[in-house]
Amino acid sequence: MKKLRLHTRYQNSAGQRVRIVLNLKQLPYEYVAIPAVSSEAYRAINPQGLMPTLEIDGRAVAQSMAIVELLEELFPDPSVLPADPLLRAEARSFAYLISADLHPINNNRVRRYLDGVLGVDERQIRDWYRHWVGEAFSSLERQLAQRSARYRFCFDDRPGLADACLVPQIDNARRFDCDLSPYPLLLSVDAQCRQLDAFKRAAPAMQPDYPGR
Ligand SMILES: N[C@@H](CCC(=O)N[C@@H](CS)C(=O)NCC(=O)O)C(=O)O
Repeated sequence: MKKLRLHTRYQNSAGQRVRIVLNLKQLPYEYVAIPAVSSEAYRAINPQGLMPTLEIDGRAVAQSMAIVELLEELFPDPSVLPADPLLRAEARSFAYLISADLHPINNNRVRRYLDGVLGVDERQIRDWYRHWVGEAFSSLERQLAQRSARYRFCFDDRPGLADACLVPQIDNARRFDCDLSPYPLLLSVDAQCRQLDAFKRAAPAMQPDYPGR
């Protein structure tokens, strides 16, 4: 068995995706809590200085989606993608809308730049955040409404990549008090996922570095 070490932090939503996939695949891993992403020690592992990084037998891989693909290739069973190629593409399209389009413009470093460099006030930053969540979640909701069949999870009757990307993003949206009532299909998948051990164990409050644990 390969030795897996995940560098992450409790509130690292890209890392939460990877934690969910590791749990769905029942892969044991060491949780390495990152004290400071900007430290030289961490940048030696991940030159971009972002979380998460997976160390696998001592080799470091950055970017949550690259990590998930690697896990899928090394440990294909159980798969986190549907069997049908078109459904697989739909699941990836859903996951990439979150990971490539939504998450990068709303994450901490962007908000820090808006605040610290551009002097944007807190209310405007909240508006920015909610605007992009609304744009993305409306598209995701329509994507689920257009599925050829109604599944228990996003694109399958078992949880997978799309669900692993959705749930952390809903956690973030709740932290920012976004109105989620226009997205009943997203909320129904989220509720199904939250009943599962793989998702519960990946949640921010369950991580060893969660404050007060
Ligand atoms: N595209 C990257 C995004 C990674 C990312 O933005 N991580 C955030 C946390 S979710 C981070 O490390 N932020 C550090 C900071 O803001 O200082 C991935 O999917 O791994």
